[in-house]
Amino acid sequence: MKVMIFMGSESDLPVVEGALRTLEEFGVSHRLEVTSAHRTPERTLRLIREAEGEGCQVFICAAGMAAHLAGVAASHTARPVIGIPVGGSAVNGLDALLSTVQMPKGVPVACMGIGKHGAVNAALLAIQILSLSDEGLAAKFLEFRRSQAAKVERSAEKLNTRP
Ligand code: RP5
Repeated sequence: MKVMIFMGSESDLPVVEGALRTLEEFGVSHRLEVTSAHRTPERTLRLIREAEGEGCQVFICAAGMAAHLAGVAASHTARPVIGIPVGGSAVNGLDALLSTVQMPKGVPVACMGIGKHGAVNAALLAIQILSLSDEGLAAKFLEFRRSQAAKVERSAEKLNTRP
């Protein structure tokens, strides 16, 4: 299992699905768990240890509101931690964004954008990290980049050939 995904609540699943789908498309082994930095702190620590034992290379943590899940995970592991701030709060996820991005120096978290786009990017960043030591995955990632560029070219062509 290469990537462990934590979400602070089952209610975060609609956002996390983008990360799951992306990892599946790239064939990256992963595990998803619900665990909360403040509701289940011992469970969070136990799962981090388990994940490391299972060979996990990267952690992805999705949480909303005062989102300290990614920071807490980062405090317990030396492996890279990517945070997804989940929206939907009274301030539309700004609380989660700031909580995740504003880690004090010494314990970094790679913070993505709020919500579904952030979740897809979290998976892509995890794939880029894993690609450093996996040539096959690196090739798939480059192909993905090419296909994205080709899509833009096709859109441009369609626009320019409009009657
Ligand atoms: C955070 O609080 C979770 O990550 C979730 O985004 C938010 C609300 O949780 P629920 O009340 O929906 O369980 O810990």
